[in-house]
Amino acid sequence: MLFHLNLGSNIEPRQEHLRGALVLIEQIPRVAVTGCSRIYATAAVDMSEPAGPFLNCCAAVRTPLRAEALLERLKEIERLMGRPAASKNACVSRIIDIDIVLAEHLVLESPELTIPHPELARRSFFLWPLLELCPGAADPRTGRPLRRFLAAEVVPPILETMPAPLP
Ligand code: PH2
Ligand code: MG
Ligand code: MG
Repeated sequence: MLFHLNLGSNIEPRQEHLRGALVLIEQIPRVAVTGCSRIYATAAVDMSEPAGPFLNCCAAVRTPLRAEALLERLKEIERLMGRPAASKNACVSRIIDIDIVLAEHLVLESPELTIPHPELARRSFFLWPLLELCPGAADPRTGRPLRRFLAAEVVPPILETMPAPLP
């Protein structure tokens, strides 16, 4: 299945963290990175404390792993890169965050994982990089093309774009 991941970092060196995470994702057995968007800079939103701006990008990965197993591998990478275990409900600055945002037609709602990501249609830093890689992406529940959500109130504004972290 083709998964779209969103990588984010708001602790320097942010670009190095995105690149490092992609290298580690490529090393997961039976996972192939098939594409990566440019990097998008945005102000932090919905954080528990004042936080510096994020860099985000979208990576496409093809794997026979189930979503829950892939998520486990991604959480291991977050830990390996030095991200402390999440404290309850707090949204704090992070070296690296790797979220599964979309997986083809899959709709999944479990306590650990919701696909599509519940904030996908409301966040510019999810939508813009995803649509760069996959302009025809649609919400699997409704079939509505995700590009339609760009016309609505997606936040925050994109401040800047930079080249993809890996070729
Ligand atoms: N991630 C969050 C909360 N806020 N803001 C930006 N700009 N980028 C993010 O990746 C981000 C955020 C929770 O994971
Ligand atoms: Mg996140
Ligand atoms: Mg996360």
